[in-house]
Amino acid sequence: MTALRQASTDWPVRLGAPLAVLALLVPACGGDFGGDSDDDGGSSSGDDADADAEGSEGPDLSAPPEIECEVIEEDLGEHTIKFGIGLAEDSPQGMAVQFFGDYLDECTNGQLTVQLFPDSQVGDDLEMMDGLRSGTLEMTFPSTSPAVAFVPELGVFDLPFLMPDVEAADRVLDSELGQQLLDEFDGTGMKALAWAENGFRQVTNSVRPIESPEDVEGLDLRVMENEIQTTIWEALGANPTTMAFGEVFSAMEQGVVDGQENPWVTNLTSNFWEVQEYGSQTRHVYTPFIMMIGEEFFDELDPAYQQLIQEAADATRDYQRTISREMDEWARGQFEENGPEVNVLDEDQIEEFRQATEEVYDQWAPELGEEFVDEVRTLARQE
Ligand code: TK8
Repeated sequence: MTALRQASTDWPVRLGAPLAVLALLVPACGGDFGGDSDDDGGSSSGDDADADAEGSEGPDLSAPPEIECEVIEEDLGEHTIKFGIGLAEDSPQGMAVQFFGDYLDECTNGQLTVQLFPDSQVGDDLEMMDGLRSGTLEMTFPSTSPAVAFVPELGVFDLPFLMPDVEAADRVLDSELGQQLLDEFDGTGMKALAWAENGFRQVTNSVRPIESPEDVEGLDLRVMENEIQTTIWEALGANPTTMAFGEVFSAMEQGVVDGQENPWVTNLTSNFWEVQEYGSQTRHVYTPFIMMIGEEFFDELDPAYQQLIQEAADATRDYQRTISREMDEWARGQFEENGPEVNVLDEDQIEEFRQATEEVYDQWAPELGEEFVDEVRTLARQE
């Protein structure tokens, strides 16, 4: 792991305002699976009639895989795993957690169950990670970007135009180096179980379609809590504001920011189309999700449970990536159908963005470790 070791240890990332917020783990807001909770919270407001337009025609999705396990009949203790996520129940992330819950339930005769808290109900990525560390929450599914607060090397995924396609992402994440990055969480109070997909990020805003870097100039954009993300948007002349995901919908609704950037499935399932007029396919960054469990909670489980949880996480990883990819284009179409104007940048337009953000590498590759960045890039591009 020499390359990783070279990475700077004094990462200048802002840790947001975590801790203690998990006190609001109100049982009433936990969605048990299958319940059609009247989604009234967080980023997914949807009171007007238009909200029903979304999801009227579902995408063609693969069914969850067969659950293959030796059922644990022995009484090894009952646990309800509270699993908090930032996205909606009907996002690939939400569907994946549902599958994960079914897996554990079925393979333990109901001794291990999962309770899903979607839509940042129990906090944002950083707060939920702190929940894992303090034991108020058992599992979460953050983006890599805020997780640089714990594993700085994850910042490599914030570099713009690093991944040409999802196959490149798989090559990096499923490599030995990818596993080593997960192992870097050991000792942080969180165990990283598996890589899943947030996806290629696209810009939405309420001012104009984004076709060239000039179109971004002067826009007030929300970005993730990560300094490389801020550098990208500054390089393009926007005014980036870091903000936790759960606040993005209302910030756009109230005009605090003009826009934000996230994969199509998020732009759709978090109802951003209600408060945005343009969606532009820029694919500027590929963000992975990490499936995480509290280290202390995990360590105290019976080894048979530990093994099962890892197996379930691996199966969930594969299923989540599959449906995330199956939903991506459909979500773009659905986003557009719900109102906003959508444009897809061509190769030349993307190239302009790539050139305009080259300085991000100049600034951050030395921080991350040049060799490490090259190693990831080589895997991504199979050079
Ligand atoms: C959800 C976040 C989100 C991410 C962001 O918890 O913050 O914009 O892309 O999806 O991880």
